[in-house]
Amino acid sequence: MSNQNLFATLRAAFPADLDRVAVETDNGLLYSWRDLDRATAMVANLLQSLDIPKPADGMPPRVAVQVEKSVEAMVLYLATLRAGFAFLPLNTAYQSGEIEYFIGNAEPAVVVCSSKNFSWVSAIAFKAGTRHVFTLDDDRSGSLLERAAHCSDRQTPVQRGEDDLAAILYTSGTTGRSKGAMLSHGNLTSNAVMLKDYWGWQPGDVLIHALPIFHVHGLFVAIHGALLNGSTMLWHGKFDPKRVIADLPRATVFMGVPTLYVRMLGESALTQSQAAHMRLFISGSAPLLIETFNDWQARTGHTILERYGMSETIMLTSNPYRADARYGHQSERRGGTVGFPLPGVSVRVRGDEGADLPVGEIGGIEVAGPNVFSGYWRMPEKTAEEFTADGFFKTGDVGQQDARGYVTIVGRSKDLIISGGYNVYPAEIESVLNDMPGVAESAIVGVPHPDFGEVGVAVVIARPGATLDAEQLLGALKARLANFKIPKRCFIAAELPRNTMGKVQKNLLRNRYQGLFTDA
Ligand code: MCA
Ligand code: AMP
Repeated sequence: MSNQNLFATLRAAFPADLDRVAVETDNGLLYSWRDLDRATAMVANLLQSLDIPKPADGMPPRVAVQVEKSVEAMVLYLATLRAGFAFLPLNTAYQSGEIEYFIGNAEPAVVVCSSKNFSWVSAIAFKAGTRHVFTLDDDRSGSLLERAAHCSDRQTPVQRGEDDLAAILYTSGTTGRSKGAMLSHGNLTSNAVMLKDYWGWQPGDVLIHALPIFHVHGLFVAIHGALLNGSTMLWHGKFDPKRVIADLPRATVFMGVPTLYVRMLGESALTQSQAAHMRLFISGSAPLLIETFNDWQARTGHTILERYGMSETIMLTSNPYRADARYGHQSERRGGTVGFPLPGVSVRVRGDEGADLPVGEIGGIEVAGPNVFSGYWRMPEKTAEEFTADGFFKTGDVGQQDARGYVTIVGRSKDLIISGGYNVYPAEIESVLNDMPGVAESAIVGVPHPDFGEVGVAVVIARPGATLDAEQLLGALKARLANFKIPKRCFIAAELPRNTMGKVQKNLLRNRYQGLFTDA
């Protein structure tokens, strides 16, 4: 049987001439395809040489990684696949409490962290039973590479079936702790192979990679796309609008969350001629405002292609790249929509009673297909709750589909704020706030923001007799949670508005603070 290991598929797509440039970094380093092949073999060999007990649950060993963006971090991801282990990426903004939960829950055999965090991350990892903790920094230093330097640069990708676990991506929930979405080699491969065709990847394409590599967008969609096409990546360690614009004449494809497009539009260097060499701009992870879509078209002459994805499903809908008879759709990229269900992916809109809704009616978006994850790590009940009896995953997004097939997301049934492309769950922040001295209760709501699209605002009620200071509360939150989760403003109020059932009326709070950062 052929090897379904995603790495094997990506490796088979490397160009014949392995000396060509695969990655060029913004600090002037060049990596050839041969470099990627050898480096991933060495790190895979290191992983395989470790003394790791065979997990009792039959799952592959997990490699949990919280490191700054670097080509070596991508190599570690690819090497993990190559060795047949499962990759667990962690946002660099996560604080110790958050990391402790992920490591405790996933029980990784290997943890890789930045050297500056080694003392506290290793303490957490060793306590959780992890025996191997390595460091990796964004200047090609750290114990991982030191150890891998002694390993062979040849390795045969470990045999994997399409249902075998390749990665665990933690996503928060409206209640309870984060859930680890289990993605298989088959999920990732099918989505990547289909998108290569759907987005018309072609010889000579060059991708600007400016997203973080600990979430679906930067780690899977961008990297798999470029690797499967044998395309060079112009690698940006951190998003800087000026540097991306400067690279446009050498590139053809760019992927970003809406905030990246908003920030680039703020630069006078963004012009039609500067973008003339580009073939495709793709946006996703958060709603792209129609103003941004129109402004981009007016300024650059390019129509942004918006698509829709989730950690649990990778990509599920996309606007078209071009008219394609095979897919039976027209060529128009419609602003404000997320396009059509992708080939092989079934998307439907259902009402509260579980019945399919007629065209144009608003309901819950559900999805099935080879892209959909198998379930949440060690949470069978949560998994069962999120799937329908006939096997569709309930996205928690609310939308509609028009007669031509275009899907529009109009809201969310889940209490979620998407800020600059990162998900922020009010329940998590409220529970940390509510545990603070003097706090009786709190509510977090999302309001429009010109840069991040949406940001959180906190409304906090003091216990009788207690005096609260908004800035102190925000400072205390910052010590506990990733920085992007911290509300941008905090108000101390006398009470929270409630309906007759006693439920907090977040819509009233949202209306109250609607215009805090914009003219909305
Ligand atoms: C940074 N800050 C933020 C955010 N990012 N606040 C709210 N939301 C954010 N997203 C705050 C920090 O807390 C800090 O505040 C200050 O901004 C500066 O931090 P810094 O890290 O320097 O910010 P930045 O470099 O300007 O980052 C902004 C960014 C970044 C480039 C837009 O957030 C980003 O790369 N976002 C992309 C996220 C992404 O890749 N999402 C894909 C998820 P202070 O100074 O007060 O501490 S995948 C997904 O959603 C699905 C599956 C899909 O469909 O793709
Ligand atoms: P995550 O939990 O990080 O995987 O985020 C997935 C969520 O991001 C989805 O359920 C949507 O709510 C949102 N999302 C992704 N792409 C889009 C988009 N193009 N427009 C609106 N929301 C999006």
